[in-house]
Amino acid sequence: MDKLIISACICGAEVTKEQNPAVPYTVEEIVREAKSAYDAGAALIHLHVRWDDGTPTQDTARFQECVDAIRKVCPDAIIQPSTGGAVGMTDLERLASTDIVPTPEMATLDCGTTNFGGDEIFVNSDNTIINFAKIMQERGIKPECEVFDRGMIHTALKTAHKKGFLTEPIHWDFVLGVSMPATIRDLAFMVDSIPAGSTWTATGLGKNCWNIAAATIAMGGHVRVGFEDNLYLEKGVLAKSNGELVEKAVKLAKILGREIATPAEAREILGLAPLK
Ligand code: KMH
Ligand code: ZN
Repeated sequence: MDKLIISACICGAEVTKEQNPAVPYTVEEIVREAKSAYDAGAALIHLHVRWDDGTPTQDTARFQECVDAIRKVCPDAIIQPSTGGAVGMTDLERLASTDIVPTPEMATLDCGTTNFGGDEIFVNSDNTIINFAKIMQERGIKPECEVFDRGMIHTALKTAHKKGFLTEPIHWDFVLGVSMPATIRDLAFMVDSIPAGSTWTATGLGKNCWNIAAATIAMGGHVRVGFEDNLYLEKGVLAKSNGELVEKAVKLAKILGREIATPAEAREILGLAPLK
């Protein structure tokens, strides 16, 4: 089994300080959270950014400022900007996170449309998926295919992959608990549905974080934890930092006999070029 890549989704676009005061908004807070996750063993930082008042933004300059500052304290971490942004943003707005310098090694590629609660709909048409994949391919950015239900695997394969803009080996991230239930049966169905040779990460939202993490570690996948998906260390106990969530994932891996991948090992597993 490969070593375990831990991704930390430190910020997200939806969670707020009202829910957990440690949710980062300012550049300093985002750097603090990235460092806590990296120091605890995260090789990859999945990044959303906010304005100081907490409003999510895909503004290139804000991403640049955050990435440059994170780089100073997490020199070799894989930093993966979100191209999902927040519900309601335009495609152009969402892609602005990838315009930073140097070009990011990875970015997310959302593979379908999902209900995001209430009247919120996260829209990713076939043409959006094709266009994002094409742009990422042109720029040498490896996509992480964000998949919220089984149909999105099929969508990614029949659109961007079929057109040659998404090439194998594909890296997938199964986000369970939004539209697809976060059960181990559902996780197994997803893993069984991706092309041979793919790599995959999984995350369970909220209270489903830890059972999905444990199953994923045992199944040979990679794990994502962080405030974007879950604010709690255990029932009723808010995590004080993203680092605490990563520490718990490291403990689970130890119990289950999986070694943790360094950023260099994560690059090798994901097929990324080594850092120069
Ligand atoms: N905030 C969600 C609407 C991604 O990062 O690519 C989209 C999201 C997925 O978080
Ligand atoms: Zn995200």
